Amino acid sequence: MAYLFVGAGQAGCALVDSVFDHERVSTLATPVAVNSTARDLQNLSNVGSESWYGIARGEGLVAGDTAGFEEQVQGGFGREPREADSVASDLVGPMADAFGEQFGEGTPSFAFVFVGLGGGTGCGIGPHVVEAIREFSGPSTDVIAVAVLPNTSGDVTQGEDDATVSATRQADNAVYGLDRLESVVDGVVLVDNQRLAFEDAAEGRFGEFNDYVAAGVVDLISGAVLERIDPGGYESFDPQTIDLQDIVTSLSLSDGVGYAALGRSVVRTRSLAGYFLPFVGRQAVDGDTLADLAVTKRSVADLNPSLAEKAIGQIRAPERYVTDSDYRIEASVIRSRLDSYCPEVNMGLMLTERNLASFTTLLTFEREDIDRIADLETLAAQGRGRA
Ligand SMILES: Nc1nc2c(ncn2[C@@H]2O[C@H](COP(=O)(O)OP(=O)(O)OP(=O)(O)O)[C@@H](O)[C@H]2O)c(=O)[nH]1
Ligand SMILES: [Mg+2]
Repeated sequence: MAYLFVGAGQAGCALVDSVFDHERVSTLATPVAVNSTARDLQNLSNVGSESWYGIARGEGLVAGDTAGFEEQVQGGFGREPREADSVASDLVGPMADAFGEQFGEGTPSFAFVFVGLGGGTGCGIGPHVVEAIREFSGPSTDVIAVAVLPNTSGDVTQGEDDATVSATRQADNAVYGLDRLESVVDGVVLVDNQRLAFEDAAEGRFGEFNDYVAAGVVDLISGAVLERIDPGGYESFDPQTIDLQDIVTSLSLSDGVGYAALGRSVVRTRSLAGYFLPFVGRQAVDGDTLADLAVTKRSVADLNPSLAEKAIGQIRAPERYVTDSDYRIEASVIRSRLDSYCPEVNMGLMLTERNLASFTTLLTFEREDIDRIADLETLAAQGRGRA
């Protein structure tokens, strides 16, 4: 195992669950899900109870296979990140032990921490999860946060209990969470729920967005490993791999932590007929279209790509699209798109055995250049003024 993936809170755990929906990820990474509500953990499909931890006031850290887990871990922190923070700050040691036990031998070279900002649990405990990872694995482990920005385009109906959460309240929580997170991680990838149309932001629609983000993360971390491909076995293919160290470098800016938007595009490299009749219906892939789609689908709203400081991109395609001049994806076209945004670009090109060509990119910004964060800060200040 090389990596540790920890989700905190409902959104964070749901994202880890989507990542582990890609079966082969479990050969590379260990999942952990931490939440204050047992019921939300029970909704996970790919992360079993042996990987759960509950946090509740008065109960400490409760392992998911403890008898009475459901009774001990309920109620959550009801969108009170300061409450979650105060409980979790006493649990860093136990979390460090738990992560070590989950990880098994050795320590991870890289860890991802997934959190939703806007609620209580993810915002409050996320930074302590990072501290616990560092306590268990030491200073050489790089930690990347994947953080969900709340949709604040209106008061959001949350179903169940108190119907609506005000946008200002969510913004206030998000800024609180982000400020503390950025002081402990090496980079932040932002997932902005405002990218979902307002009517789509009902909780049922998060699944698709989570799957999109998860597919991008999996593409970025997998290199050749997840496809079980031996690049040396292909004539005339010289893989340009990007690895997690490259990703961390791309997320680190000279004056601090960078904030990245994730974008991913996929095209099918074979028409439907080709699935039934081999050698029929192969389709050329246009590099410009792939680049354009990925940047258009970036995970943060109201962003100007030209303000990016750094970019990383990973192309994955079947062998023919990498080596055959009739089909070859114009990697240089894709690269020049990223070059047009920023001075520092790192590109990888990898094979896949699937009939899909994909391009995944991270565009990294200074915090000040992300308008959505500024908007959240303004909204949070408005909320405090009114209180
Ligand atoms: N993208 C995405 N966002 C989600 C998901 N679930 C919740 N959210 C959003 O993430 C933010 C944080 O919400 P939760 O994750 O439910 O909060 P929590 O961390 O469990 O905190 P509590 O308030 O203690 O329940 C809110 O803006 C939610 O609307 C999800 O599966 N995917
Ligand atoms: Mg919750």
